[in-house]
Amino acid sequence: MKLHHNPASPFVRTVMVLAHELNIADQIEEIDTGVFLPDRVNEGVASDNPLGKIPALITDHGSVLYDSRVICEYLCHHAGNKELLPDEPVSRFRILTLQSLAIGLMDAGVSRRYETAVRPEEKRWPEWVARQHVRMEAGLDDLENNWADELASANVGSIAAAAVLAYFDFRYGDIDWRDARPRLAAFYQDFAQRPSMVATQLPA
Ligand SMILES: N[C@@H](CCC(=O)N[C@@H](CS)C(=O)NCC(=O)O)C(=O)O
Repeated sequence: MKLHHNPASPFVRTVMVLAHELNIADQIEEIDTGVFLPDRVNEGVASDNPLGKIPALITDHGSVLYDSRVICEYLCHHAGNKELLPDEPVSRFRILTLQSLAIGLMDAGVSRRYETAVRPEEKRWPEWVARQHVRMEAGLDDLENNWADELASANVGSIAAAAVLAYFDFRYGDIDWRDARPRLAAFYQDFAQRPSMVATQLPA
């Protein structure tokens, strides 16, 4: 398998942490996007994903899969694993919703980063940035208050949650998300020690 990859992407990291948890990371060849910016087409990525976004996975059968949700489901299927994304419907849809919550936080954090770090200063929209901040805080509160059972084990939801918390530390060191969120802080402290997280560190 081949994966369009950039180490700073929390979506890519989710996929790679999952691959390590499934013991299939060595089956994935990473295709580095190189410099990857939201205001231009990366031809290498776009030749496989018309949306020009990462992650995109090319399977050994030559199919292209995106986005991160579909890739996670495929990797569990490929590895024959029914624990990280169980069939039992109550757990399954809770875990998938946790994954969507984490992906929504990634969307807010990544698009806010594009606005504040990439977009020319005179074109920035402070109210929009503030809206992303509100979304991030609300999502973090929800992770703190409503997901203890799902965060207690490794699954596609808790992996995505850990990936977005790591991304917030990486890009938003000034937001103290741990403050007043002791359960989430404890979850991340433990989860970050897992070999899958250690093997997929963000760039310094
Ligand atoms: N919904 C997608 C989002 C992926 C995404 O936004 N990836 C970012 C990188 S972190 C990207 O490709 N941005 C390029 C762009 O927006 O043009 C997923 O879950 O995989």
